[in-house]
Amino acid sequence: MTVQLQPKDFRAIEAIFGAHNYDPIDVVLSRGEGVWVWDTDGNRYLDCLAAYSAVNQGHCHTKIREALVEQSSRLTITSRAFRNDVLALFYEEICDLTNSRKVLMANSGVEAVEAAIKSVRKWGYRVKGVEDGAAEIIVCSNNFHGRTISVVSFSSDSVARRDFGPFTPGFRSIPFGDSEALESAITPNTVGFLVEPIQGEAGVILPPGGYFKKVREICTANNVMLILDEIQTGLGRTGRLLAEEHEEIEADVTVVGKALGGGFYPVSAVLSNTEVLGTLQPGEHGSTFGGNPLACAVARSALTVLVEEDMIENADTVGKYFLDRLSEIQSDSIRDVRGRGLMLAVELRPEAGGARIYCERLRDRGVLAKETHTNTIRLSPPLVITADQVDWVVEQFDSVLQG
Ligand code: IF1
Repeated sequence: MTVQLQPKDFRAIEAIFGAHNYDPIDVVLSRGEGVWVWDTDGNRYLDCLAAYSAVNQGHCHTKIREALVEQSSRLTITSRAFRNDVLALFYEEICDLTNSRKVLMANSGVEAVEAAIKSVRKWGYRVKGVEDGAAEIIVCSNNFHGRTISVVSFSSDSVARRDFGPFTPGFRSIPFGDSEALESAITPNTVGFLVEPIQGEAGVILPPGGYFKKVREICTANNVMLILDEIQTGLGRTGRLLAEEHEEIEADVTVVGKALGGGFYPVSAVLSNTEVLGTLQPGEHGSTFGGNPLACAVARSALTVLVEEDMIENADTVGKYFLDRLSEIQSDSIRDVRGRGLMLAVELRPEAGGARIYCERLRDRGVLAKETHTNTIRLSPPLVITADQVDWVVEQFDSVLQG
């Protein structure tokens, strides 16, 4: 006999058995297609979170699913102890698309961030000539790069760090958007500057114009590797394949993840010039699942779909339209509307009572969005959203902000 669980049952069972490390909006989803998701009662919602940008291509994209099914009936994993016949094809394609020289594959985003840190440190010792154990990496305050011990070691978010020490040394934090602070923080031991092109978790914070041009110059002048965390901004989210294109710069090391797996599979990668990843030797880094043929097949398809179905251009044009339409909303509750491409945020005034209640009202009207910090609603729908759908979302926004 199958028992039909009710939404309250899912909540209760999760509360009993699960670690309470999330506080989800109460909606139990059971199906997705494109920009839409459905709950267990059959109610439909427009997904304005896109699984934290893991489903830029839209939920359950048919072509990526076919790639997954096809590969999964042939060969899923070999480990990297043996070669497989998909890895090389993925390497060539992603290097070609992103103008990179070398790739290292991993699974989650933070794992790729860790691999970037390790390889840049090694570059520092072996190529730059930093004394053993002295390498420093500069990061920005209010960064978000993931949840491992080393990565929360340089977080400025007390909730992300509290009770998790002792922490990893070797990081120094400066304000985001301040190129002079970067210049002053660099020492002969600085090997890298790790930064998000747009700070996501911090609330979709765009840097001042020209910031990254200066950052690029400073890094080059000081022989410091510029490491861009494009895990959230990459793969079309901001209306370019990589957000660095808006800044007309090229990073030395780029980290991608999330939508690289098309929402089907965790896939991440470090992309770099020849020197940085070129330092790694057999045995120095690896993972059981990294670079497996199923991951590579899914990632190849995820990239192809993004490019061939013009999703990046759509993010650019529909993103601009979305920002314009949100900016037109007349409401005393709104403090700021900002973003680039389809990485958008509406910041509410503190008097509005917090973003969470608006996210819940939006849910009641068929729009799923999630607050970040207390007062900001983040909007990052799948890149296949249309202008008509944007109009409808804006109507719902308008209603909940007037109510
Ligand atoms: C959570 C935000 C999104 C990231 C950047 C690395 C990672 C992420 C720039 C790590 C992950 C997710 C993780 C999720 C919340 C989240 C997020 F709220 F923090 F800002 F996407 F919107 N670099 N971001 O944004 O990647 O290891 O998770 O694959 O609750 O931790 P991961």
